[in-house]
Amino acid sequence: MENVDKLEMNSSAADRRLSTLARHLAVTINNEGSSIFSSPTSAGDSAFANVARAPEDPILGVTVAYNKDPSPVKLNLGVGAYRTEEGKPLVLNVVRKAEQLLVNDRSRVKEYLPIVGLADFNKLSAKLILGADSPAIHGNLVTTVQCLSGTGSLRVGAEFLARHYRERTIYIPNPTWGNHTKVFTLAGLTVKTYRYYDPVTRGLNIQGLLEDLESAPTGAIVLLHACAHNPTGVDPTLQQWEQIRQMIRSKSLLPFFDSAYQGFASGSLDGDAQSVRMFVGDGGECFIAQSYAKNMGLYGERVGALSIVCRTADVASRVNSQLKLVIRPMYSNPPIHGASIVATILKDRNLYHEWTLELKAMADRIITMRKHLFDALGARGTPGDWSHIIKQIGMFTFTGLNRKQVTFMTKEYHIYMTSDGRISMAGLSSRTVPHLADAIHAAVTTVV
Ligand code: PGU
Repeated sequence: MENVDKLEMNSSAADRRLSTLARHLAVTINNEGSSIFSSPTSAGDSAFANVARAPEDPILGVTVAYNKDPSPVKLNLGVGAYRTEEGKPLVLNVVRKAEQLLVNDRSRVKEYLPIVGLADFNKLSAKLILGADSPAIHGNLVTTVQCLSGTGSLRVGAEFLARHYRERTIYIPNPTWGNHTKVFTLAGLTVKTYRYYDPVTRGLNIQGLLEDLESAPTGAIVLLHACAHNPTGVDPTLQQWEQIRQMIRSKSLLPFFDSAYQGFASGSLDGDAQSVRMFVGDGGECFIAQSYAKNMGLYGERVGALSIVCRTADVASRVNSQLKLVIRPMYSNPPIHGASIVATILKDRNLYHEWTLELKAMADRIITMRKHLFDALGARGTPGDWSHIIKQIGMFTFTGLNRKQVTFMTKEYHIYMTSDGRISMAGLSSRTVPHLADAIHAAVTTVV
């Protein structure tokens, strides 16, 4: 009998997922103005003749378009990926060193990792975000699993919530990283938004945010960017974080932190973890998805971690057992190389120190680019207040340029960015700032 009940429960979860998927696809297809039933023109007898062409991804598709452009002056400010002053991708020195150590160690093998990944990596990742002296870690209240970078960590967390949590609505900020809606919807959660950014002040709409959280159903999940909010570059102050924390705890909402930029906002790993630590410090439960893509430059290695902070050690260990059931049928177990690099760096005092210096240098270069761009627009007398360029935090500037102006800049100046006017400051260099400033000036003065 019990098994039958379980089966029924599972099949209704599967039904829910299928209908969510259908809804999602319907939206995508309608946006494209076509349908899966539209008849093919030249597909012959293919079993997939009715497959509609999907649009490019709004962020990663920018790189696809950039790669096709033959112009020598083209500039990719779409994807959030760090570039050097020479405009080249950067492999951190400390990463090269760690890789060398790994290669030289002949005792290392390529066996499968456990389902939850590399144990050292998991422990050190929790320590990195929660702090070495975190009582939650010492009390074994935290369970951490290695996942496929930030995206995979969000997805595993969402899948777990869809199966085991009573409230399936997640509130995400408006705006937010474009993939959040898809990750959470396809995991079976219902996505709603809370007010975050005020285009008039180009700052945080703290009033709207608090009101929206106050009217959320008790227990709802709330996605928070731990620091360096993407795409706006606007973070709450510590005082505002405290207000948010109080609201979340008083309504028994469940915080889910997305930490994709630890160290990139302030240049300090501890500084950028303060929001998360504030929530863990109050003894309440929370989820944290960590990515090492940006702060260690390990983008393509796909290294990340999901930590769930629970009330008791017993709950944490049961949650861990269920996370394994989520991961096993998805990708069985995570890759070994990137996590080994991270663990090598995090556990060695000297390498860790070297990493913090390289990370600070990346954060500082981005801050310098902000200043250069701001000055360059000032020098051109570009109409408008551009102080948000130096006020915003992290990898991106949310310029306020509209879709038409973005299209103009791409067409006339070969500058690639997302259509919401977000530019990756990490893709700029002293050499390319004048070109960007010229383009913005022309867009603002000729396109409305
Ligand atoms: N969360 C946020 C807030 C992000 O900005 C990103 C990456 C991720 C998670 C996922 O990063 P992982 O690579 O999975 O660790 N956003 C970048 C990178 C391109 C993309 O969209 O994946 C961006 O340009 O917005």
